[in-house]
Amino acid sequence: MERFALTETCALVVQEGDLTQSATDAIVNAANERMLGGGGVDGAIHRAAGRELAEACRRVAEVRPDVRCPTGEARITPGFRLRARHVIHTVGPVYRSAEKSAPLLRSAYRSSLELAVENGLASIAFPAISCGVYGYPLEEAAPLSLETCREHAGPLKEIRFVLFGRPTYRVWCDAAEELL
Ligand code: AR6
Repeated sequence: MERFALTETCALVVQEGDLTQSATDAIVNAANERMLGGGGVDGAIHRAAGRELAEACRRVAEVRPDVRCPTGEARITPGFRLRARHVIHTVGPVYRSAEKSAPLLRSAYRSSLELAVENGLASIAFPAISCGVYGYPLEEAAPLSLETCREHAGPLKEIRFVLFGRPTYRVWCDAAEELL
């Protein structure tokens, strides 16, 4: 685990591990637009939170058929059986190119942070959004995620990245050392 000063008032913690075990006020789910669960970190969060999470997600209003959370936006639900009191569901882009995908990935991080601040939360934990089945290159995603967190940390006290596997963890640590 490594700790950095992200802003004057907000700490950045980068750790290797399982996001579903995080005791932050919110954990962020790398969801899809339907918001009814899936594989990867989404599946792990739904399993750990219990059936009520899928029911809460189903109650989120559709903005068009089968879309509860458009790519780049975020929605909040309770965390049910998780240690985190809230789940912030966001949808990152399926990677196409740096030029096309970066604005959407930035927007996913920004929307999640804004929801945390609006709900008066102090701490939030992210996975590497879009870096699994959505194919976003780690070396592009890591600096983008950290820059966006630094810009939109607002009154948050702690932003955490809980990353699966040593390679992903190392890429985020290197990006943090470069940026901060
Ligand atoms: N804790 C932390 N990180 C995890 C965990 C975990 N428990 N499990 C996986 N990861 P992905 P995406 C990492 O594929 O690319 C789902 O089906 C994983 O190693 O979960 O945004 C959704 O329903 C990778 O580094 O999310 C969507 O359809 C990162 O989390 C789609 O996948 C993100 O991988 C979203 O794809």
